[in-house]
Amino acid sequence: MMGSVTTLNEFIIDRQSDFPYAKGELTRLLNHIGIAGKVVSREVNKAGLAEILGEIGSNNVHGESQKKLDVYANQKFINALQGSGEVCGIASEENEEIIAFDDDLAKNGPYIVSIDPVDGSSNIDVNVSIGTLFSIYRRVTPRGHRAGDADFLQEGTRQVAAGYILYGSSTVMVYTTGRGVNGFTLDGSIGEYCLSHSDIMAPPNGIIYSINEGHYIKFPDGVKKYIKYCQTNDPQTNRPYVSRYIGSLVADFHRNLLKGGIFIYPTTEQNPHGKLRLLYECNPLAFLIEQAGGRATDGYGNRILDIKPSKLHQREPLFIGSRNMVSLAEQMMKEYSPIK
Ligand code: P6P
Repeated sequence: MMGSVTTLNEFIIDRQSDFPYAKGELTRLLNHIGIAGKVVSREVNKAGLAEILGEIGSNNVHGESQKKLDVYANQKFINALQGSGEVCGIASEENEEIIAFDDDLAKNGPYIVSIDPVDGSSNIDVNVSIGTLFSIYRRVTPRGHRAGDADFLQEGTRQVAAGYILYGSSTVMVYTTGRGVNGFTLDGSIGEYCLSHSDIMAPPNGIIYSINEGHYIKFPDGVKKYIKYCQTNDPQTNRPYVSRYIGSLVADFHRNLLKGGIFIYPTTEQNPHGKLRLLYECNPLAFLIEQAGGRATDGYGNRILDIKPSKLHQREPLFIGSRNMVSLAEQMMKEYSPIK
């Protein structure tokens, strides 16, 4: 440890023995993700100056206009993950198909990574926090060969690690390997992520609800009932609650993780299966929230981590946060909107 500070590298190595088949593989992989996050953080923090704002005039696989930072960050994480020698392939929000590496070192890698390099990128140009989301699995195809779709279409329960990097007032990396959730804040003066949030636990209750009420008219009745519950005046149960919605998933999630709260992105008219992608948005956050004592479901009684993906970019409704808040929202969905 550097004095009273524990760096990410020291922490991962200290905890390496927790991990059954670590042999340093996951250590190297998490460190490479952290390094790419430092590079992206540097660009985010000077986005207004570095000609990295704005759009590049093309759309991603989802028809969303790609920002310069989307493309920049995607390439940085792909390079870092391939360079780690531990990753045989990547599924990225920015790429329609998986990226299966061809070099022998990478083809022998035991892991695959699903990643959203810059989630919430529409917020870049107005200086609102954005984030990177990642999810790590052991591959199911034989080592020495190229990765295949099957490596990525695994249930969230099979994740070996997951996390996010939040580029906000500071840059924070939060991750889990299934033994709790820990957060590290980037200290630019020494270029190290330093342990700042040990063993994060989500409060079982909260007073924050996060949802885009612009879609209210088309929400399922169960969601409408829950919103009205949150807005009802009842000092006994500390309501009305507080509505907080940044429109940047990692930022909304991080606040609710630390303070308690619920984030809901249900089915809407534009997104009848929900907007958020299972592989690299719902699953990593669901792993984290469950490790922190919270819950993550699709609103219809299905635990997010149990959903078997059938498509790389499939979307799911997401109810995630403090366990008692998610349970009550689920109860209202069961009573008023029983099926998807
Ligand atoms: P809406 C950003 O585009 C994003 O993917 C998430 O970061 C965010 O939670 C959500 O979409 C916001 O969507 O429909 O409320 O603008």
